[in-house]
Parts: sequence; structure tokens; C-alpha cells
Amino acid sequence: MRPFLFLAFATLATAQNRPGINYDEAKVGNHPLPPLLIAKDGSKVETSEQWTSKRHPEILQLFRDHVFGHTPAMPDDVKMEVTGTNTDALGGLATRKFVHISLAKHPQWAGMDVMIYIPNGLAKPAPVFCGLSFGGNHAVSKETDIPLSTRWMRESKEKNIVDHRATEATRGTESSRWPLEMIVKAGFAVATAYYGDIEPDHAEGWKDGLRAALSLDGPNTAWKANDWGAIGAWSWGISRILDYCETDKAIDAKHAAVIGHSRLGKTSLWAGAQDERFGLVISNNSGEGGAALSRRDYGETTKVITKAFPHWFCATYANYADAPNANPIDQHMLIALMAPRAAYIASAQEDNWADQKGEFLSGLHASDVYALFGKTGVGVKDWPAVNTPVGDSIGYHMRTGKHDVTDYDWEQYLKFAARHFGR
Ligand code: GTR
Repeated sequence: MRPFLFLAFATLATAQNRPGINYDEAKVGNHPLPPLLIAKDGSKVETSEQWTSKRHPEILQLFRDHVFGHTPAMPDDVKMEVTGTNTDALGGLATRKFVHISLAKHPQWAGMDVMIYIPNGLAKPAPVFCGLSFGGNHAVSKETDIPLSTRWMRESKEKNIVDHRATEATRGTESSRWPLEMIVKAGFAVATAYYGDIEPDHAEGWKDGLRAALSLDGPNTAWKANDWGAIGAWSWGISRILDYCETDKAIDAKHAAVIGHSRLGKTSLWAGAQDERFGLVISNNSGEGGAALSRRDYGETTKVITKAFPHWFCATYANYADAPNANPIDQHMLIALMAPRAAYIASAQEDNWADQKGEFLSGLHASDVYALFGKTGVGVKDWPAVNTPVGDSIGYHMRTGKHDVTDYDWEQYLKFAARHFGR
């Protein structure tokens, strides 16, 4: 091999690995996971009734106290207004609606703009995928008449975000992650909003978002250790999207999936854990704080994530930065909270940062809870080969390629959703 070729290959092969981070499976450590099926009082959880009445609420509470914080009581002033309908979207394939969701008595929160595509010509209401985007509705869709988001975005020359605002050049830039035509052709509706509508994603972002609006002290709030973080707020927003879907006759909100990628995959899991109306919960490359087991020292760790993104979680979570083993939960327990509903965990082969094997192992261990319901979780014992989807009530695949959402991922989600929603 010529030297320059060898160099190019070596750089490519290690491109996903960051310095100072462990990527050696022999060094992940062998820390026992907190038991799923032993309740706090030491009793064994042997039936689905014991799980539902005792262990499930215990674990949900542990995630509130130690990871994501508590979601405040539901305000009584949620307002939903349909602001636009186009029955001839996507070349006639779909009806596109815009819905503005806000809080009538909390005008400090500017609200969220939900964009929904509903397939045309279906005999029955359409099951729906709900999820947030990184770039806004105009980035999700290639349709050029979509209002450009005017909200704060992370500055990025490469992504054409200028002065923290989207530009015309950002239209359609997230469309590969939201294959709208494929989704509606498969008979599903899709409802999405920009995550920054709910809270701008930076340490002080909460001051301009939902969290300050819902707090008595507004932007002067001194957060308690187990108060909610940004992931809690974003999850709250996804549940409001589903609230709207429940009111729309063209949507079958009894068959709703929640989907998210990366930090929004963590968000999707927390939304699905808290809101049991979601019959399918999808984590795409969610990694640390999402599907990946945090006791495995591989890729991103609790220490790294709580330092880089303290605002995502409750303050208590950072106490486990140097001792993830002291955390009373691990992420298999988050997946288990979905049981007996369907769940799907997807990894990407080049996404070592997210610890693909740790993502699989969460699903594997959570399968014990599905068994209490007479259901099969992932249905295999070994981490499957690349591009080999597995699973019954918990789907899993690792596709080739990098940290992303691709058509391959959506093909699996659509098949899985059709199976679980009886389509
Ligand atoms: C990374 C973070 C990950 C993941 C990712 C993303 O920087 O370390 O946990 O969430 O961001 O959201 O793209």
C-alpha cells in the first residue's frame, strides 16, 4: 500500500474515536447492573401486576430523582390553534397542517409550531410518528412554502445558521432524516416541531423557554437538584404534539410512536417513559443518557455528558460523574419502563461515541420485564451482526454508517410500527 493511502485509511478508521475516551471492550469494566426485578423493599417482582403496581412506579421515580428531573404539574392553559392547512402537500400525497401550541396564561413562552403531514386517501385515520427536529420544520421538509423558523439556533457557518438564526439556505437540510414521502406512502402521519421552540439548547436557554415560563420565579429560578432539565422540557413538548393529534379526526392517536435521534433520542425515551399513550418508543443512536448502559466505560460517559451538557438533565445526575455505579438506575431500566409497549433501539456502526453494544445490552436486559407480560423483547442473546434487524417487542439494529437517521433506519421503523399497530 502506498504510504499516503495507508494514512488516509488510518484516519478514516479512527475518525469516530475521541482522545481520552475508552473504546476498548476489554476495559469497559464489569459492574453489575441495578436489579430490575427486585423492589426497593427487597421483594422479588415475579408478575406483571407486581411490575405495574410497584416496580414500574419506583423506577420512574428514580429516573425523575436522579437523571431527568421532575416534570411539573400539567398547566391548565394549553392552547392549540390550527394555523394552516394544505390538502395538496407533497405533490398531493398528503395534507399538511400547522398547529401553534402555546400556554394562554404564560405568554413569556413563545409556544411551538407543529408541522403535520397526514396521508391523503386513507380509508381509516393514520397512525402517527411524533418527534422533534434539530433544525426546524423548514429544514425537515423540502417544500419551499414552509415558514422559516425565527427561533434561536446554534451558530454554524457550515449549516448556514447566521446570527443564531436560520437562513433560506437551511431549507430541507434535515430532510434526509425525515423521509416524508416514504412515511406517508406507508400510511403513517408524521408530526414534528423544532426542539428549540420548547427550549433553546444551551446552558441558559431555559430562561427563554418553557421551563422559565412554567416556573413561579421565571428566569430567576434557582433550580432544585431534581427539578427538570431541557430533556424534560423537550419531552413535555412531544406529549403536547400527541395531545393535538388526539383531537384530529384524520389521525389515529391510539397508535402513536415517538421518535428521536441522539439527544432527541434520549428525549424520545423520556417522553415514552412518562407518557404511556405512546405505543412505540424509538431511540435512534441515543447513546449516553439514552439507551446506552452508563456503567460501561465505552464512548461517552456520565462524566463527559454532564460536563458538556449539564442543562439536559437534573442537577443530581452530575453527582454520578465519577461514580456511574453509584447511580441507582442504569439505562436498561429506562427501556423497561416502556413494557409491555413496543420499543426500538437503533445503533450505527461508526457511532462508537454512543456505545452501540451498550445500547443493545439495555434492550437485552429490559427483555426480562417483557417476559413478565408473556412477551419477547429483543429475542436474541448476542449482539447481532450489522444490518441485521432483530426483535419482537423490542426491535434492534445496527446499520452501517455514521451517527445519523437514514432511510434504512426508517424502513425498519415503518415495518416495526406496521406490525405493532396492526397495519
Ligand atoms: C453529542 C453528545 C451526545 C449526543 C449528540 C447529539 O455531542 O455528546 O450525547 O446526544 O451530541 O445529540 O447529536
